[in-house]
Amino acid sequence: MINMFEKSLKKLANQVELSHLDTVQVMGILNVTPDSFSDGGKFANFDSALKQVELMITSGADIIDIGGESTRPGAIDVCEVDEIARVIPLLKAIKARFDVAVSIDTSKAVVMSEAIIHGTDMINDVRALQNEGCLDTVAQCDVQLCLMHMKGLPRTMQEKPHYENIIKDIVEFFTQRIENCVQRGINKQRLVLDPGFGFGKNLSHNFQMLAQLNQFKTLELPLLAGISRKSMLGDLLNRDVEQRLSGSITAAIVAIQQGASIIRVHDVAETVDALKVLKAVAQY
Ligand code: 7PM
Repeated sequence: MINMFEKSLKKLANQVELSHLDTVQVMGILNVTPDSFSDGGKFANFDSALKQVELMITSGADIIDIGGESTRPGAIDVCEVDEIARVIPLLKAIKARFDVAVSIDTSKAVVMSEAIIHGTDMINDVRALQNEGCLDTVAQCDVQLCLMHMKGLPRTMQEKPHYENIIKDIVEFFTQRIENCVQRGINKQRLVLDPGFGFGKNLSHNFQMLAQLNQFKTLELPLLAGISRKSMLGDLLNRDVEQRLSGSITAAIVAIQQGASIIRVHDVAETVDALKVLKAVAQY
C-alpha cells in the first residue's frame, strides 16, 4: 500500500502511480482496408494479417483492433458485405488461435452484430454508436464499447474545425452519449471514451487534448488514446508516416501519464518498451 506521503511525493515529481500503469493496455492496430494509410494495405492478405497479429501478441499487445473501414479524411465508404468479409474471418481465426482480446473498428450495426456473434471483446466505433441500429445491436450483449468523438464526417472533418472550448464540447458530447447508452440499458461500466485525435481537430486542438486528457477522467470511465503515426505528429515534426515512431511513442507515454488506460498503436514492441521504462520509474 502506498501512503499519503509517498503519494504527494509522486505528485511533486509528476510521476504516475504504478496502480494505473499496471492496468494500461496496449492495443495493436490491424488495418485490413486496401488503402490503410500507414501500412500500405499490405495486410489485406489473410495470412500476412495473422502473422502481423502473432507478432503484435509476442510484442505484448493486449488487444488487437481490426479495422475494415477506412476513416481517413476523404475516404470512400465500404459496403457492409465487403467490411464483413474483411474483418469477420480474421476475428474468427484470431479467436481460434490466440488468447488475446479483439476489438472491431466499425460503425455499422450489421458488422457489430456479426462481430458479437463471433466473439469480439470490444466494438470500437469512431461514430460513437450514433448510426442507425447500433445502440440496439450492442445493448443485448456484454462486450466493451469504445465511444470516440468526431466533429463532422471523415470526408470533410479536417476543413477548418472550430470549437469554443474543445475539452468542454467533448465532455458534453460524451455525457450525452453515455446517457443515450444507459437509457438503452447498456451498463456504463462497458464504456471506454476516446477524444478522437485527428477527427475534426487541428494541430493545436490535438495537442491541447493530449495535454489535458486527464480532464476526461471526470466522466469516470477508462480513456483510449490513438495518436500513433497521425498527422498531428507529421505536421509538428515535418515527417512522413514511416518516420513518426519517436513522436508516436512520446505521445503514447504522455497520454498514459494523463490517465489513458488503452493506447492504440501500430508499433507495439516499441510502445511496450516505453511503458516498461515508465513502470520501472513509478516503483520509486
Ligand atoms: C487512415 C486515416 C486510416 C486514419 C486510419 C486512420 C482511431 C480509431 C482510427 C482513434 C479509435 C488511424 C485512423 N483512429 N479508433 N480508428 N481512436 N478509437 O490513424 O484515434 O488509425 S483510424
